[in-house]
Amino acid sequence: MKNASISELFSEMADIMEILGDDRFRINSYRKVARVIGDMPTDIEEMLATGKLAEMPGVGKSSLAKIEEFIKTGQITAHQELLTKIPQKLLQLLKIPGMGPKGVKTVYENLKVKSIADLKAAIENGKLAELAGFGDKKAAIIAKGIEFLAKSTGRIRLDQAFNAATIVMEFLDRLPGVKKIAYAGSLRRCAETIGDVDILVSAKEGKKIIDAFVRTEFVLEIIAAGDTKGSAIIKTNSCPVQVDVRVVPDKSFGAAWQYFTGSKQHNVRLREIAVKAELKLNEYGLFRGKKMIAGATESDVYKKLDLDYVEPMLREDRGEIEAAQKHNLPELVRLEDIKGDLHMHTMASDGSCEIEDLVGAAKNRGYKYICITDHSPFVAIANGLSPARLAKQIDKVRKFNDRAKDITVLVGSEVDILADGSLDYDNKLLAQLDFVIGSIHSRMTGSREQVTTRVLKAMDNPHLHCIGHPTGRLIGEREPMDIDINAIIKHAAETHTAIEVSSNPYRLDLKDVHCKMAIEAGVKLVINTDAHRLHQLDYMPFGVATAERGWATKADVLNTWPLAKLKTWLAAKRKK
Ligand code: DGT
Ligand code: CA
Ligand code: CA
Ligand code: ZN
Repeated sequence: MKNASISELFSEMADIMEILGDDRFRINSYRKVARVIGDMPTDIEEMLATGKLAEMPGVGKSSLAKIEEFIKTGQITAHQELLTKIPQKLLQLLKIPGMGPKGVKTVYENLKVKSIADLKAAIENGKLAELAGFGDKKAAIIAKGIEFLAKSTGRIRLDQAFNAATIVMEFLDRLPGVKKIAYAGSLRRCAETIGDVDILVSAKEGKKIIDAFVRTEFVLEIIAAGDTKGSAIIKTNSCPVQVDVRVVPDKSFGAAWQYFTGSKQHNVRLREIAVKAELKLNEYGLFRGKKMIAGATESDVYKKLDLDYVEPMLREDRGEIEAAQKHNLPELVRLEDIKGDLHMHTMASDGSCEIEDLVGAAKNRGYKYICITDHSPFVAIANGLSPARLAKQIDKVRKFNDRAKDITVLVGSEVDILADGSLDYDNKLLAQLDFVIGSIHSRMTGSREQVTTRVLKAMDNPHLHCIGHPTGRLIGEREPMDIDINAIIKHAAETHTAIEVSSNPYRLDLKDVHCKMAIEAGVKLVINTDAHRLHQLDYMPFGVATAERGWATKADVLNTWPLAKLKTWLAAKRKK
């Protein structure tokens, strides 16, 4: 789908026009088109072909022409022209947390700032703080933002890495002579960010495969191309990604897959075990002297080292080797165990779908239940539901559920935890909901004590079942809140409150190591997508993987349970 790329181009055009001081009305119309396309669940090419795109609100003739141009040529002339009107590196300023188009316009016009380096200098010599609308405080926030950006460059999100892997694997799959293909490295372990994508192929002639790979049209830059290994930067619809492709003989595939899946720390431990047993382990196999005793499959390798098979999500040297020796590795939760998704938004607040769209999509995914959880009034920009609108929503979902077949549609809320720790609806209204998630969307920069106390207090409310995206981080964009996770976990156990694992690849919140801590404290997890658009229901595997990396079993995850058991657990909090 080209929806995301086109949406991004329109919002970039709006940004540039704003920096240039263009007409407000025009800027807003570009932003609207960006939003409409970004929210559209259907492929834009199909929408264009069927004439439905022209009927979308805000999409006029000139926007249509630009979209058609992009689909045909891969670019928009108007966009290219706008780019020539500003310094090349100016748009990078927009990536700094705390800098919007208005701020960029101000520093560009008044301080001649043309790049992040220029802005850094303006912070250091005090010029930025002197500028109207900035001041010391804002300058300090931007300085921190630049630091954050510098730290986060280079690593990409899981969804971006999976897209890149898919592009390359689909290409390799069509090459003659290729026997097996698999992804390895941090991507296979589903780490929260990925440095580069590692792909493994088994074939007789490595050179032919590597040559074909580095010569494809999606390659932007070749880093290395040898007989068995090729490394290149490839083009994807979100960002350039480094992909390493390695070719090994089929009889070594398991050993190589094990080796290149890592992590390095896990592999170091395995090699030590091999050495102690007077064996040698490398990417070609496990050897006793010159004799290969394992290598075709990963499980052979583990077995011959007297270890139970270790799932990739656990291979971080966080106790999995000892557990594999003692035969007490956890039986991890799996995607197939998920019986429902308990966090999603509709058009009533800031989602882009109707209840029926979500129900249909949930059924396609084999779910037995879902819960509709729109925002509460505090988040005005998300069009949070007033008490009266929530009452109507409850009614609507109940009626919907009466007609629904093969699935139960629950109604809940993602209610804001206000600054004093109270919830954004009164208890009488909350009591009518099946499932209540409490989230923080404001004052996230409060002190550790403030933020922690706020969440602890919310958990004391008998109607609050679950804490949503507990740290509020956005990977690569926003640091987590300064919050005492230990205290949150402890109090969750005391108050019979679950903690959410948000599957959104920007969030993965609770994160893996904290999931493990929560489980050890007896806290239940709920793995949700927080979908605002239909396709975001597909984020679920990222959340499941995060919980797996936290050693979660089915029993630890509420939304793997049958509905009756889930309802009993939820009711228990209100009885307390
Ligand atoms: P990344 O790319 O930074 O997200 O992390 P990984 O884990 O994908 O690391 P990468 O791409 O450098 O290497 C892929 C795997 O190959 C790594 O997880 C383990 C294996 N590997 C790479 N270098 C070494 C090494 O020097 N020693 C050992 N034992 N394994 C290595
Ligand atoms: Ca890697
Ligand atoms: Ca690599
Ligand atoms: Zn939400």
